[in-house]
Amino acid sequence: GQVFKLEDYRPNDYLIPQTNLTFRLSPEATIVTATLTVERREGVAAAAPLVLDGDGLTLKRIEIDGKKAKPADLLVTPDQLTILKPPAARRFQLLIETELAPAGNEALMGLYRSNNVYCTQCEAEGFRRITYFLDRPDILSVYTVRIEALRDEAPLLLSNGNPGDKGDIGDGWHYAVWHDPFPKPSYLFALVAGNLGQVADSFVTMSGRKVELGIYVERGKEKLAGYAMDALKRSMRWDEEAFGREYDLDVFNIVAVSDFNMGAMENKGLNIFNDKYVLADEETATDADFANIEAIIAHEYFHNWTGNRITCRDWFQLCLKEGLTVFRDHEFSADQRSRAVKRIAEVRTLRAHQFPEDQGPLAHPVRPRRYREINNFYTATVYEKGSEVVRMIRTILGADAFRASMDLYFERHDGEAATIEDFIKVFEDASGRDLSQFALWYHQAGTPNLTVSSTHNAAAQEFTLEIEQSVPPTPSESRKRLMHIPLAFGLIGAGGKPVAYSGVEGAGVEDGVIHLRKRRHMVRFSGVAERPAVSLNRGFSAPVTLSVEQKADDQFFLARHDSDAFSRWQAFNTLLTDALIAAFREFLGGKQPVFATRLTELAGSIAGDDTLEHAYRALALALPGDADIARDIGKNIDPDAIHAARQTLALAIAMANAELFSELYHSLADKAAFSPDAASAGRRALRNTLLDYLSLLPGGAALAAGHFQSATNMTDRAAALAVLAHRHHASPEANKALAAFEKTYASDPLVMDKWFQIQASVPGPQAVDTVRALTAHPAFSMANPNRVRSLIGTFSSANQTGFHRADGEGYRFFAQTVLEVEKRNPQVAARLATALRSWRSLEPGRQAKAREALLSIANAENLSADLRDIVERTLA
Ligand code: DPP
Ligand code: ZN
Repeated sequence: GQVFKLEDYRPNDYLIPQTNLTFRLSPEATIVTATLTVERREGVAAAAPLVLDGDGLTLKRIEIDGKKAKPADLLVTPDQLTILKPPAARRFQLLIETELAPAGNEALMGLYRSNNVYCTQCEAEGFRRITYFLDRPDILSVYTVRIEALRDEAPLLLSNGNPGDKGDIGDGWHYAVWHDPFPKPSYLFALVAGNLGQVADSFVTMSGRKVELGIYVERGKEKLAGYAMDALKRSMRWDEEAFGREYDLDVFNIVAVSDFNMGAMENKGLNIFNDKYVLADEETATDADFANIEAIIAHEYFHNWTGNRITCRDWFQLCLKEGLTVFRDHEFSADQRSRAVKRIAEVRTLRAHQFPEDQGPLAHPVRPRRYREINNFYTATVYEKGSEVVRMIRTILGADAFRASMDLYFERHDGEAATIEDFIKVFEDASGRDLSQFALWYHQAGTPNLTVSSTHNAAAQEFTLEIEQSVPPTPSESRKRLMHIPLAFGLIGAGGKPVAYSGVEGAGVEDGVIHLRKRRHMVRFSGVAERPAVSLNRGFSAPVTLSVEQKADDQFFLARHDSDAFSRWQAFNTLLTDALIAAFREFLGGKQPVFATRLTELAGSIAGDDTLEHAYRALALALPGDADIARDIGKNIDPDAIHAARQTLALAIAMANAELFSELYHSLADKAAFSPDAASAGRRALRNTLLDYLSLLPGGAALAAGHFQSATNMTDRAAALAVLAHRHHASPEANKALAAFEKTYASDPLVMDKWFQIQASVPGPQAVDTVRALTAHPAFSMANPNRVRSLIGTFSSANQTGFHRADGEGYRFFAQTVLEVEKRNPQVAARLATALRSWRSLEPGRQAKAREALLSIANAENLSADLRDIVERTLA
């Protein structure tokens, strides 16, 4: 396939200042009439051909300035329309009529049908499946859209912007017109038509304008949209308060659909959501679902300024809107919930998804320079690392200068399609800082590593830190340049008090942050009488890995006393990881590991520490996952030995703390009516974590079965079901609970997703057979992305022992299934296939079998561009 390169960017010869679209909707033959005002750019020769993008289109009619175009003046294929000699006038009108079949569109890009609702998905390149267009984000156009449909079939007709005219046409047809005054790129176009239920509300903006809010869901599910509406209003207020950003249209609509490739889409004034991120109540959604809904509603809403008002010049700049908007939604959630807990959860996610990407064959810079298929760059690196880079800018500038810079960004670039260079420049201009070395975070792939050692000279009262940075090679980048890494730190003395020092010499130390810019730094603190413990990368100030020469005593000390909540969590997590890796090696050597008493005791004292939030304690007690341990070991992975180590540690912690955990477990039961707020969710999280430990002890299955039966909300019910299925696989209690859950929720697909997920993640060699059998379950469908991700995605990315079964059967099943999904939906298949990206870190036997599976995908006939790109890069 073609390789697109950043350095090849140039503006198109033409602009499309206005786009008028008429849709005459029908499932098999929708007619789209596009009337485009085309403008030749200043300085471009009059004869320049106009080349429009298409993707599988059927052209029915084309007129230039009201006259039928001559076939000799055109080159037409399903994927491109060239007007060889456009009119000499600077501006002309182009009318293009295409015919589409939304009912047969299973790729879920362009115009398609989901549960009989017409909807669209245009990012990144879906608009070209609707009409021929300059389908690139730097072509900003003012859209007017007229939708015609049978009133019975589609009483609701929505598009971007503000509503205009509407009425009947006759023969049961009606129409509605929408006008969006804000010029926008085609990827933000949206249309929805169908028969949906509505939840209505309103919001008064900071300047006193009233905005009508609507959330549209499947009829009968209106009561499940209340939390999303509440999250929307809180997001709108927060963006005014935190960033001074006010909403700009008269209406803001959200539609939930059940077939959707992504989480949601920020189309101007008409967000379209995967229904999983809208619908919730205590009976059907977990606390994690509520938190995700809040975050994603916020994320898409925040895009209105960071993405829509200021968009991307080209798709290489994707992080300009995504990294920044993730940063904004993280800050929102931190303000709505607990900042420390949110930060820990973010870092766990980053490490689970972005670190392995950065350390494997799919590594790419936050701003890539090359792509073959842009759909494959909606990655953890662009999103999550992109957000971390923005966070580091704020750390370097400070909160006030950061906010002033953001104000300048909105002022300077509103209405534009901008670049990362533009973005960095506003921070430089507003703060007077030089960010040229820092900008490498956008340009250079790979997770930097810091090696740290320390010495204390008691006689001289000097404490010295030696820090060395290195960035590992990544595909096509073997030599790396030195980065600017802001490393927050603290020196901690007896009782957890910060250690005062009278002077510091070495790297630029500012406000508790060491600014690393060279390969090696020596930082010398004077006036330090006693050797302190060092708390490093506080708050996870930089997305790096650390190799710290730190005594275990110091780690234990930090896990009890660090005043930075993140670093305190980190210290305990590091102790757990180190113990698990040691146990893994003992299992490989045929020995039974033994865990230090002080480690299992520390787990108990964290669990019982009432000065810590419940949610924090739950996060601390959640052992690093099988995949986390594998990532930290890095090579020669045997998932069975890792899993055995993890089970053994869990049991040791449970046995050492049986009484305390049991008492605490009982004291945490819900007393008041259900509330999804952070404090209540935290209490449930801790109680369910304790249940997981207690289930390993005698009577554990009965305890979990009781928890399941008495659960009054989905959080507790699903947690107990997972404990039964995972810890007591195939027991009568587990089988009974699985059957009861299935029976109760058989007709609720989103809840059945949990049932699929729980079973797909049961560890052990039987998992592949279970999952294969479940593909025939009536609630499963290869055509629905949520079902596929719940069953196949969970199996391949969250079941290390099942997926990596030693005989390779997990891989074989997976390769077949990916190819089956791909026939319908290449994007979902390509995303699934990334589960094999770390295949080179497996032990040789599994490595060979994983490679065979990848090759069997690569050698399949008619592979889509999406899947081919992932598989070829993974094998390269
Ligand atoms: N809808 C996706 C997101 O919001 C892509 N823009 O991140
Ligand atoms: Zn986004």
